Amino acid sequence: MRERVVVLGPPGAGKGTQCKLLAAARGLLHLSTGDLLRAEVDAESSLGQQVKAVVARGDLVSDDLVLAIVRNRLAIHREGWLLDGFPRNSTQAAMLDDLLADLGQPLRVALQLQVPEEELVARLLVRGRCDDSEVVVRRRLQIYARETEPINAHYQARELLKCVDGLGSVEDVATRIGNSLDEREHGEETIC
Ligand code: B4P
Repeated sequence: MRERVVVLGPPGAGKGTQCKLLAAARGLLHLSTGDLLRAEVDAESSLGQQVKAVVARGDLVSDDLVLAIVRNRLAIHREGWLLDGFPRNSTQAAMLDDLLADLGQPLRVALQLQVPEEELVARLLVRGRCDDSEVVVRRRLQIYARETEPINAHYQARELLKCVDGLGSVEDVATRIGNSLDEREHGEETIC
């Protein structure tokens, strides 16, 4: 079965870190909306100019704009993929359902990486990206709690949600994620 996975979790949970490893290990497309938006900003494209201040503040970029980015890439990629950082709110989750139905690419699993808040803040302050100051990180966490966390219920209702402990070494977390995906393959999954 094609691996089509949405990776969920708060800022700093390690979504990007783990998706890179998983994509390389399993030959999947890794689509990070955060990376794609930052690439537009770096290229100073007209899209980049529109989103630069939004990303720097820690706010969410408009749903239509992010959906267009995702649609263009999934439409030409029919193999397995990992969506990292999308969907980010219930509107985007509904848009993704429609898009995948249109493309005939059903989602296999929504993987939620769980990490306590103080660890998230510590990781992001060490990373030090331009949107990783303490004020902006706290704002991103508030937006996560308000806008993103509720979509877990959307996937739980469809029996697609799996939770993985994101604490510990990068390698340990990667092993847990791999086991969690393979359990599902063999019908032994534990839905969270
Ligand atoms: P993202 O790029 O998605 O960034 P993130 O959630 O902050 O990080 P992630 O969870 O991927 O953590 P990472 O692996 O890097 O979003 C940035 C911004 O883009 C948003 O604020 C928003 O403005 C915009 N955006 C993106 N998608 C959007 C959407 N769909 N709609 C609207 N706006 C959108 O790990 C973080 C740090 O922890 C790294 O330094 C890493 O080395 C470290 N780390 C990872 N795993 C670790 C471990 N096990 N132990 C210790 N450290 C670890």
